[in-house]
Amino acid sequence: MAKRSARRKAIDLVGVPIDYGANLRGVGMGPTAFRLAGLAENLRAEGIAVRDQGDVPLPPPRKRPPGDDCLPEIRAVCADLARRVERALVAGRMPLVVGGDHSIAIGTVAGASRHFRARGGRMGLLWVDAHGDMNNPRTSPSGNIHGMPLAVTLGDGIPVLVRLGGFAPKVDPSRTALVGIRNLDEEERGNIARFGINVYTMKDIDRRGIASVMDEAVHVASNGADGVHVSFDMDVVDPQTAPGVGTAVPGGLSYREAHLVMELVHDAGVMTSLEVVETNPFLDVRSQTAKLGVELILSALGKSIY
Ligand SMILES: [Mn+2]
Repeated sequence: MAKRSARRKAIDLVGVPIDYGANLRGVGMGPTAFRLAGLAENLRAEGIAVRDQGDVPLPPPRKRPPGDDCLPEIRAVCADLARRVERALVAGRMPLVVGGDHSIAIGTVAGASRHFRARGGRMGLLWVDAHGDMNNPRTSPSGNIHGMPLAVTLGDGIPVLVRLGGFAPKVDPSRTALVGIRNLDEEERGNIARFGINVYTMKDIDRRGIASVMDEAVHVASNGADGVHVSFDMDVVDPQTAPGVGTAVPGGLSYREAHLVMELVHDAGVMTSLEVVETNPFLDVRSQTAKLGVELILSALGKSIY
């Protein structure tokens, strides 16, 4: 796809303060933490026009019996989010979505993909995460929807989520790259193999270097695409650098590797929407994870050291 400058794009910021997709509460406070860490102010200081659209309203919390996956709430929030994301893209603005647990990607990807589909185009997907998020209700050990959004996006899982926005799948597996994974559930492996998505594990990153891996992943996601959505789960970063995440796994990206991921995304000039999810301020240390998230967003949008 043709290169475009993210720098000149006006941004529509949307918060999604939901943690119904996870076991542990707290990632719902993510959007507040990013705003307090100066997200909009820092973007404006870089000369980027930002319109803060506020948060997607949540259905009121209710008593959840054990095993309740909050499907009606997640579906409603994702449907609302999808409309906002699509509206931003139609208006020529870049959606920047801050979560929230990763179940919200079901909505972000649905809205973004719908936009390109309506114009006869296609979208690629770059999913940066410690986990595969490729479970479905049959394979998931926990039943938590935040472990399923990539599978849903590819057309596998709970039908009302798969069909969100009126079509499925949202992206083609050949145009999907999964970067940074180091923790897969047993049956999730089979699901990844079945779809044939392009996977870059931490082992690949250690062996080849993050720059080589990202060059390939960006090529995969953008090849034959009219836009690329970047879904960045903060748990891809090593927990020593990003302790405030929903589901921490040791052995993640270093501070510099995480920045280089975003810098190379920017340099490629292919990103048309971005979301950053799974920051848990309740588990964070002196807001360092939220601050890092803000810095990473700035890198993805073109802030450079010189
Ligand atoms: Mn995830």
